[in-house]
Amino acid sequence: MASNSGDSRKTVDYGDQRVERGSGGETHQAAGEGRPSLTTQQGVAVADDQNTLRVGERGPGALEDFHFREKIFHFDHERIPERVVHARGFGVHGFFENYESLADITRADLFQRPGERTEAFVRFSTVAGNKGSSDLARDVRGFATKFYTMEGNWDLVGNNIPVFFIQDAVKFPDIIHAAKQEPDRGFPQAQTAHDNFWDFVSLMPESTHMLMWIMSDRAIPRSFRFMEGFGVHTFRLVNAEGRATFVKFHWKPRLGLQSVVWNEALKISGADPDFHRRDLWDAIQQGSFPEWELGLQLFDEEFADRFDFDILDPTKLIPEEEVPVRRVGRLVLDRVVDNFFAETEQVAFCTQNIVPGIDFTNDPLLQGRNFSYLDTQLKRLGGPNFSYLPVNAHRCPIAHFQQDGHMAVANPVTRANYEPNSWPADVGGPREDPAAGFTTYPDTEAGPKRRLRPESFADHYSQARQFYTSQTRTEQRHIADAFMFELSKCDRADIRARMVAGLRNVDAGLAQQVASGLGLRQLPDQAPAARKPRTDLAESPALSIQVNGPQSFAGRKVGVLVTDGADAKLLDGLKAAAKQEDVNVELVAPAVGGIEASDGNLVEADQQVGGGPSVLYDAVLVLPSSEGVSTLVSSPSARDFVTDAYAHCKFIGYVGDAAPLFQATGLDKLMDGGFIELGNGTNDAAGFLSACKKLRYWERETS
Ligand code: HDE
Repeated sequence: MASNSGDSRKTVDYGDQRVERGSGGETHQAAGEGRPSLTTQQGVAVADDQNTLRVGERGPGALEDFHFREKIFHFDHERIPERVVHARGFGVHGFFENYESLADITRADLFQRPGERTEAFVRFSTVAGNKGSSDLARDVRGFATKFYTMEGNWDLVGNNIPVFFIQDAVKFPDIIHAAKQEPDRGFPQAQTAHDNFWDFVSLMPESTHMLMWIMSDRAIPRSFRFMEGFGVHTFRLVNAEGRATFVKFHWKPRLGLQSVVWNEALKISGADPDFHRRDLWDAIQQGSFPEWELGLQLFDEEFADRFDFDILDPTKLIPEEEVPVRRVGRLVLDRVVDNFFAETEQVAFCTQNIVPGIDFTNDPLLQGRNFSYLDTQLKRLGGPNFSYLPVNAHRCPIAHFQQDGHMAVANPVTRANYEPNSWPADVGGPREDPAAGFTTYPDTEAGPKRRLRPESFADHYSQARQFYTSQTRTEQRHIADAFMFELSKCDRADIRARMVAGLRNVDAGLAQQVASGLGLRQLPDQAPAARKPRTDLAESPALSIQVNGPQSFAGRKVGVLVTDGADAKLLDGLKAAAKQEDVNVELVAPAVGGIEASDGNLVEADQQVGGGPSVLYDAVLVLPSSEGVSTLVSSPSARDFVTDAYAHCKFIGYVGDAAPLFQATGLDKLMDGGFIELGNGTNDAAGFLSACKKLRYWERETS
């Protein structure tokens, strides 16, 4: 393509970059020296990508400028509809590996052979926020896994919370409308702290159990790597003899569970709204591959009949103490995507993608989901051929007579496109396979066709209470604080009171605390319960994050506040000890260019103190020199660095020279067991990291 420029260009040298300047001073970079020519979609080389075709130097644009029109047309169509829910997500590749054969309970091909690996793709997400919202919203996290098995793709589309808000899929549009931005004003974004959400849920007592979970720290995970996953519904596994076993799916993170505190979440949202995706990206790029174990809770009809609740009710869980979680394999995430759009955006999970050996139950939420996902993918991806996009495509052979449609890329080259047919094998195409094919578990179903909620779903509060009583004191306080925060954002006092009335069915102390926090003059009457809540359910320690601490600081990150003159030996010791423990260290300094350490060496910083607040770290160290500390004292960001670390119960390592910073922030009078002095002969970096295994110094909150 000719340049039509008709002018001569001048070469300009930037040192490492040589460019050309056009007559208007615009920058041109030419192909050559290993760089390919820029082309149109048709493959025509483009001579000038800086100027549209115009008639006369200052004249009107020409319609025949096909390069410009093609480029803008494509740009205009870059977006596909974002997901109605779970719009903000992050996907990565990995594999699933069996520990053992599960042939006795399922014929699913991927579970047959110990040690065998199946390729997998996982997309983590938040639910309510739009695509550009913060990772740290208080919300459920999606944990959707696609297994590319040799008998078809299996999608386990789960969450990091084992129960759901509603019992019947017909209410899904309502709960989501209520949670998302209010329709007249288009805000608030990515938060449930507004009238519509609390109005709806306070009128829907079945949501109470899930409310306890989302007001808990489960809804503000520290990282995708430190959260559990759940299939939520009861599914079935079916073996080769046709015997079925009920199953609840679990993902257990190798690095243990960890969450942030709410005040920290609010600040992370400002400091790094991509905190979770960056964390996963960094971990995988560093070769520190996150892992989860797949856990199965297996039970039969007999257990289902005697269990306190209906196993088809998705607002109920089965305590691990009642049915232990059997760990059968591991999921390793070891590869980031090459292209975010192609993989994370275009991946299409469908709950109805199951394989022989796995089957549904009648959970009314699951039944509804099985319609919704295919429907939503058709809308999002624009046609019926999305299953051929590489991220969605099968890895096993496929053969069928489905054809044509938008973007048909895998077109049959054969005579027969129907069956039965009488064409010979080479052109006649595939046939049914009664032996290997998917067969539905032949459960016996009968009954009147009605819109009727089973009475066995009527207990709305007992497990909400069980969750609450299974939490530590600190965790219970966080739940109460979250209710206060969210309900305080409701303008309507009657909605606040209605929610407190519901909480009286969960725990009197919790209701009272929230009522006082909201300044309710009078405790509202207890909400009428469809079934009297039980108070005799045993505590389930498995439900607490803190009780199940990892006892390891591996995979975590420390932020080290330093200045010129910082103790070089201490820094080296810290880096070595951190490496040993698989802990990441970031240096935070007054300038990103770094500091001159005590040995005269220049050490580059990872963050400038204004952009590296302590909320980005699991623990902090304050290691200035006696001369350098004054820079920190006069820096608001450095002062916030330490006061926030204290407020968020983080371990704070320090040297004596940090004293002026603690004095300036009043922390000198608050020093407790979470402050650990280094370099005084008693403690070293390894000792500090060892203390950090507790993750937080929670005593600070309860003292
Ligand atoms: Fe979803 N859900 N959902 N959901 N869901 C979607 O599908 C839906 C539910 C979950 O990373 C949508 O592709 C209905 C429970 C995840 O791409 C949509 C009901 C659980 C993801 C949809 C539920 C989930 C979705 C929107 C009630 C946990 C993200 C875009 C009956 C077990 C998948 C899309 C990804 C996404 C419908 C309830 C998990 C609209 C109707 C319960 C992790 O089809």
